[in-house]
Formats: sequence, structure tokens, C-alpha cells
Amino acid sequence: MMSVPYKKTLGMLAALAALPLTIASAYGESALSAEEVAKAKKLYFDRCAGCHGTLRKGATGPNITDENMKKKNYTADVASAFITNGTPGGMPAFGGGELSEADIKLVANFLMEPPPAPPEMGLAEIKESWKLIVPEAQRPKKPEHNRNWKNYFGVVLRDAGKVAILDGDTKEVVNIVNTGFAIHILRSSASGRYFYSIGRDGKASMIDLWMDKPGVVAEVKTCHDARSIDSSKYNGPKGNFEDKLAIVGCYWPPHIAIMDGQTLEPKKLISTRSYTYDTNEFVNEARVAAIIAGHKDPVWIANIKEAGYIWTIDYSDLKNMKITMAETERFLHDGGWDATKRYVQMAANMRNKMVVVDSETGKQIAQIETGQKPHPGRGANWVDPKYGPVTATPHLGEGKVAAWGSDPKGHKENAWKVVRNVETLGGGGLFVKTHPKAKHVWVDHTLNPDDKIKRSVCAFEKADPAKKNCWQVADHGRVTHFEYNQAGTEIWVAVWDQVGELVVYDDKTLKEIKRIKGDWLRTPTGHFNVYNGMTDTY
Ligand code: DHE
Repeated sequence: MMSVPYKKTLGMLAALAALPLTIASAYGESALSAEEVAKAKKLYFDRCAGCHGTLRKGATGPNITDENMKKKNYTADVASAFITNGTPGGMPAFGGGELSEADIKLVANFLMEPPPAPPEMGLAEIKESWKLIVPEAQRPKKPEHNRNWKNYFGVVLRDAGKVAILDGDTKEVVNIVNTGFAIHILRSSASGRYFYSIGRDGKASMIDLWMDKPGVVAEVKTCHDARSIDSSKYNGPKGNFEDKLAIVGCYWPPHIAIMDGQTLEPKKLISTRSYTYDTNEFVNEARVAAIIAGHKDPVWIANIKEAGYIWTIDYSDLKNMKITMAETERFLHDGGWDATKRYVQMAANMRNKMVVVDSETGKQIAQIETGQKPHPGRGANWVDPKYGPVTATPHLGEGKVAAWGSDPKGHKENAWKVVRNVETLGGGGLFVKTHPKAKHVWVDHTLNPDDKIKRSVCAFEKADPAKKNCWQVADHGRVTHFEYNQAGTEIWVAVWDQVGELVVYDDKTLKEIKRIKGDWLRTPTGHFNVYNGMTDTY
């Protein structure tokens, strides 16, 4: 895919600003045929809705409702230019082969018209989609193989709608299974036995790793558009909930779906349509972004993106659920635990902040301004030689990893303050990763418009962050996402391309150990280690 360097993009934006704008067409009756609308709707859903919202009111991307476009005097030509070239703020360039010129024009014209109302989805419809493929009684009672399954990696093959299960010890492919459309992420169950996956189409699948050939044992379509999934991980005085429940966070309809953790039988929906935390304006599209399972309490923490609330959902009594709704900041996206798994740290990326909630109380305890559009993934935790335990995030809008103190008991003076910034090669950073046993912290530049930079990673030493190496991993695609093996000695990174690669490095020496290739490796993006997932080690 061709991309546009930052300077060129900035130049393009300046040229756009200088254009004498007239409103071209299509604010009145639809200028598009029914077929064109259907195609544009699909293109918009696949490529744009994630950042701009199904109703286009904006989140990670700006508000692009027809009304707002009209207010800004943006014509279809202006919209086409943005779609073609991307923006320095992190919007990817869809020109140069990613989308055809005709498709770009079509989407641009579609944006000049009011958004069509997307369909609702209730429990009855969700239940109809539920398939119990292998009931519990017919599943293996112990692993059917001698592999070290806690060191398996689940690799998302995004455009293929499949998950590849690889043996982290031997790097062999154990099996490739069908999941949901444009599958987004995988999460491990508390025991590690199951991978739960979620597709962009809201389809949740459950993969049993004890089977000789791991396969899907249950699936259910929980909504039309989703990004997050997790399971219940608590085992303690309040009960043993390990592998008992699963949860999906939906973008559309905006709701939380709770399922049985062994069968994915849908049990309950909770609407997240609500009011913004600050101005109390109604938000129809209050989407569920990251969800993370508590280890110390029977809770899930869920980001209600557009409303700016972080919910701490107590799942110990589904009939009488308690939800603590912490006012935090808009627009919430991703994040993870501190090293002790008490404090959850989530990005309000359009406000350039990380917000911190204490899971013991469900209350927000801090906001940290880290830089332009933090995007941590789950983030990275390590012990800084000077500042003690820290957590870190890269940024979409600038080339740096910011690390803040995350140990309010032992290092109160540094708690929730940025104590270190480590420069990277540029913006477009999506993920940072480390492991308690690792020497380095790794960061990508996936959405950088420059071909070399988007294919490069940096690794710096925990003990001396000034010792940093950056290099190009591949000469094609985009390089994204990291995951360690169980021992924390090897790290895997994906080359996201039509035929992609997985590159495995030795964390200590930074030497390449293996390049996993093959026609089956179609568009690899996220990759998840069982042990690190079940224990939330990062
Ligand atoms: Fe993701 C995590 C949403 C684009 C790969 N992504 C998440 C999470 C959310 C999210 C809410 C947190 C889930 C959780 O922890 O429960 N992602 C979105 C979007 O809305 C967005 C911006 C646009 C879209 O339309 O989807 C988007 N994401 C991407 C990509 O372009 C990536 C690189 C490839 C892809 O699949 O499309 C991508 N997202 C990932 C990965 C994670 C993720 C690998 C998990 C990171 C982890 O280590 O936990």
C-alpha cells in the first residue's frame, strides 16, 4: 500500500484549507442508488465506523456527520482528499491501492448524506445465532496432546476471519480455525484452556486448546459490531468464577453481552446508551471499548467510550448486578492493569490522557496527561531503576513512549506522574510490550505514514532506557503488536500484509530467532500467548 509521508500530508491539509469551498451535491435527496448506498455502508462499516462511529459522531476520529461536514463547508471532494491521504493525527491513507478511487468517491458522497439507522439486536436474536458445537460432556477431560499448551500463541488472521494456533516452543502450526469476520482480538480464559475470540461482526468463538487439533466448541453473534471480549477470572472468598462467564463489549448496538463461559449461551444484555459524564448529553452510540477482567474481585472493568465512564461491573450476582460508574474522560479506548492488578489505566485518547481507576472502589483516582493520543494496547509494566514500578503507553500522534509511576504505596511521589519519555521514530504507535522476566520494552509505529517507519520497531532497556535500538523488521506491510512467550525470553511481532510474517526475536540479544512464513499467514495482526493472557502479564 502506498502511503504519504507526514510532510506531504501536512502540505495537503494546508492546500485543503486554502480551497475555495462550495457545497457540491447531495445534501438534499440521495444522489446514490440503493446499490451504491449498500456498498458504501459496508465500506464505511469496515473501514471508518471504528474511529468515527456508526452514527459518525466521532471518537478516535472527528465528528463527520453530514451536518458537521456542512458546517465546515467540506464537500465530497474534500472528504475524498482526507480519505485518500490520511491525516497526521493518525488517520491512515486509504489511497494508493488500499481502496480504489471509485470506492473513495463513493464513501465521500455517502458522508454527505445522513447516516442510515443501523439495526438493533436483542437477546432472542442473539440466542438464535448461538451454536454449541461440542457440549462440555464431549470435550476432553485432559489435554489430548503432550504439547506445552500454556505456551501456545493464538494469531489473528484478520482478513481471513481465522485464528492460527501455534506452539510457542516449536513454532509449529497446531491448527487454523474459522472465527468471525475481521477478527479483532483473542483473550484467554482464567484456566488458559479456552481462547475466546471476537470478530468485528460481533461473533464470539470459543476455542478448546485441550483438543488434539484445537477447534471452535461454541459460537454466538452478540451484536453487529464489537471489539472486546474477556472472561471471568476471579477465584477467592467470594466464589470461584474461573471460566464461568464470558463478556463481549459491543460498538453497535451499544451494549454488553454476558454469556456462559463454558458454552457461550447468552444470558444477559446491558445497554450502555447513556449521557456524557460531563455535559449529560444523551449519547445513543455509547460504545463499549476495552474490557478487562479482575483477578482480585469478581469484576469486569469496561470503558464506555463516548460517555466517558469506566464501569466496574460486579458479576457475582447476575440477577442483582452492581455497577460502579466512575466519571473519567472521553473518549475511552484501550488499557490494562498495573503490575499488582489493582489499578486499571485506560486511554482517553482524544483528550491525550490516561485515566486511572482503583478496582477496589471503582473510583477514578488520577488522570495523567501523557502526549498526543495515547494508545497502549494493554500497556507495559516494569521497574524503572530510578522511579520504581511504572506503566507506559506509546502515542498515535507523536513518537514517544511515556512512562508514569504506578506504585502509589511504595513510590507515592511518582504515582500517576509521567516520569520518563522515550523517543521513538515517529507517531502511529499502537502497542508497547514487556514481560517481568524481559530485559527490553518494545514499541511499534504501525500507523505511521512513512513506509520505513511503519515497518520499524524500537526496543529499549528497562535498566537504562537510553540504551535503545530501532530497526526495520520487514520491507512490506505494516509491523504491529507484540507478545512474549511464557518465559519472557522471546518476543513475537507481526508483519501485517496480505501474506504476512511473524518474526520472533530473542529479547536479551535482540537477535532474530525465526521468521514464520506461509500462504496461510494472511493479514496477521494481534497474537496472544495463553499464559500471559490468563495471568494478564505485560
Ligand atoms: Fe483494535 C485492541 C478498537 C483498529 C488491533 N482495539 C482493541 C481494543 C479496542 C479496539 C476497543 C481493546 C479491546 C480490549 O482490551 O478489550 N481497534 C479498535 C477500533 O475501534 C479501531 C481504532 C478501528 C476499527 O475499526 O476497528 C481499531 N485494532 C485496530 C487495527 O487497525 C488493528 C491494528 C488491526 C485490526 O485488527 O484491525 C487493531 N486492537 C488490535 C489488537 C488489540 C486491539 C491486536 C489487542 C491489543 C492487546 O495486546 O491487548
